[in-house]
Formats: sequence, C-alpha cells, structure tokens
Amino acid sequence: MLFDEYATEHLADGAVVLRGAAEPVATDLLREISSIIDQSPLRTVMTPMGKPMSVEMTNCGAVGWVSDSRGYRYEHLDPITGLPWPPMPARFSSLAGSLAEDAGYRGFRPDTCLINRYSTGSKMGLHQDSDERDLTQPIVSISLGLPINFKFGGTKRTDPTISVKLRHGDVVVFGGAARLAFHGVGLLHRGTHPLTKEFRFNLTYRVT
Ligand code: MD6
Ligand code: FE
Repeated sequence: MLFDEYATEHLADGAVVLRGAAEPVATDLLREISSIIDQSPLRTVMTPMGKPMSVEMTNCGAVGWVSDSRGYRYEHLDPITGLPWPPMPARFSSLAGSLAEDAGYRGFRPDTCLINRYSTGSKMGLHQDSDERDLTQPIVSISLGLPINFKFGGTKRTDPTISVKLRHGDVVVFGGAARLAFHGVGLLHRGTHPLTKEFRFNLTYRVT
C-alpha cells in the first residue's frame, strides 16, 4: 500500500472502491492535469450518434480515446493538435500501478489515461468500457473535486445497478468479472471544491 490506511469497499466481484486513496496526491495530480490540458486541450466530443457529450475530455499516454461520427476508438495523435498526446507522467502510471495492486491486480501498466472534466449538469450514461483489446487488465479510476453518484450494474444493460457516492480522492478499480460491467455517473450538482472549484475530474487509466 502506497499511502496511509484507507477503507476498501467491495462493489462487485472484481470491483472495489478505495476510499480517499488518491487524496494525498490530489494536488500533484491536478498540477499534472493542468499541464496536460495546456498541451492537449479539453474538448467536447460528439458521440457516433452525433450528440455532444456533456463532459469535456482529453488524454495522456501513448494513445488517447476519441469519439466522433466514425465511432469510439483509440488514436495515437490528438485530432485537435495533430500531435501525439502528452506523455503519461511517470507519477501517474506508478500511482495507477500501486492502486491496482492494492485492489488485487498485479503488474498493471496503463498506456493511456482519459481525463474527463464534469461541470454543473454533466453526466455520463450507462456504458461498458469495451474499446480496449486487452480485457484481462483492470481499469483504475480516480475522482477529484466535487462528488457524484456512480452507478454500477452487471454485464447486461438491464441488470440492476447499485449507486455509490464518489468523492474527492476516491478510487474505483474494476476488472475480472466486473471488467465489462455497465456503469455510469449521475448529474454533477452545482458546488465548489477548494481544489477544483466548480468541477469534478475523473481519470481513467487503461491498458489498450
Ligand atoms: C466517471 N467513470 O467516474 C466515469 N469507466 O466519471 C467511468 O466511466 C469508468 O470510473 C471505467 C472504469 C471506471 C470508471
Ligand atoms: Fe467507463
């Protein structure tokens, strides 16, 4: 374990919440995020159905997740800058590796981190993270700033969901039997957080 004690909550077979596990490094993470955003700006992306997503996003790492009329996929170049995505800071990848290990997944080496920024009224509908080729690897997700309700279901869209509040510094790790679980995020309510102001950031580290 990298940091002080924190509570581990079981969400489902293969999925846990590490409560507050990223809180000690939140300021460092936010500094890195701001440098990434300077190089590859936050942008609104369109779903393949032609609707704008309510969260703004960018990426770092060898590849980045993109969405447009051609579908969801990973790309080596940022379509806005035409340049490679900013490299993943070493601190990001080692942090994700030790969080995954705390959750029982050894040897996690993410090659991408998707950075989502939620503002008042942003949400994310139920979805599966299925654009990665290597589904044996878990996903590590860090929440920073304002809280939201995270919904977590089964591998069928119609499976019942449970709801957990994710707060600043909370980490969700899911893999194994939960790797293709449907999940989503409720509306971000207006608020202000000492470190992120009116926003919530979510970092999802993956192996593509
Ligand atoms: C969010 N998270 O927390 C959205 N995906 O804003 C996700 O979509 C997510 O938390 C895969 C694994 C963990 C996650
Ligand atoms: Fe997801």
